[in-house]
Amino acid sequence: MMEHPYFLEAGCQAVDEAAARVAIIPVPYGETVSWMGGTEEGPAAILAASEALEIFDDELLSEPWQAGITTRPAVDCQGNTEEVLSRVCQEFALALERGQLPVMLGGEHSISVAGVAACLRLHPDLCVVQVDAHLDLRQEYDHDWLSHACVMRRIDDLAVPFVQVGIRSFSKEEWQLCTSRGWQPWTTARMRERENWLSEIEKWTGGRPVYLTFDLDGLDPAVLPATGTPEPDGLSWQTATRLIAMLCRTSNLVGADFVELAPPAGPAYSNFTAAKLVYRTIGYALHKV
Ligand SMILES: [Mn+2]
Repeated sequence: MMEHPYFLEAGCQAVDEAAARVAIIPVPYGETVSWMGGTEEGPAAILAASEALEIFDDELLSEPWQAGITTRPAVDCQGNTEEVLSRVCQEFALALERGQLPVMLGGEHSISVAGVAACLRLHPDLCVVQVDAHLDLRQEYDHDWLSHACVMRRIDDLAVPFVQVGIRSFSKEEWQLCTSRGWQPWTTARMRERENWLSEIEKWTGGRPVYLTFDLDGLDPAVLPATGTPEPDGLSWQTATRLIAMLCRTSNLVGADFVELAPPAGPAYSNFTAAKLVYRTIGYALHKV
């Protein structure tokens, strides 16, 4: 794969980095992944694939890049998870200081807690929308409390309310935790039962600032197969983009991440799908469609 350090073509980068509306933050971290590895290759694969995107968005009928996108150098992922999380937090803080929308490319899911923590400092009424096949609510996994399988538990430790969408794989203990806390995850089974799930989520977010954490295994493996833990019965492209469009229209998207792409685990069109989802999200956020 050719090294391509930018989201979209080099010519689509904001000339004045500090004045850009969106900061792309690549975080090639893949330490704790449980099954098939390779998430550390995710950010580079998304950036490389993004070069092939049409810069004219076929749904928005506009060119979102013109609002100003800057791609930051990849975050240094040497050292332990705490050190990586602290660097991610600093990157988010810089983007937020500049009034930018930080969009992180992972990397494994454990990095999201740092993005949420940074956004929470600026937006005390922040809520999190998680798209994922998994609840990620384990207290620890393989003796690691910062494992990607624990990321929503760590976000809960920050006392940030969250809603979980596209869920279809979890342990009995995770489910019991949801029951005892009164959480009602949007499993794909429940989404089928309740046709108005989208408006229920809209009501829940209630116009608050939203952080979107999008584990790409939330999508159906037919749409995006290259993840470490593919699960059948995932979200379609249309369902996922309708959800993001609704969030951007009715709330204030203040931070986002797209994580768990594992390029070695599947065909290269996964990378392109991930890149297109990132660009579409940026378009929704900038255009308030
Ligand atoms: Mn997952």
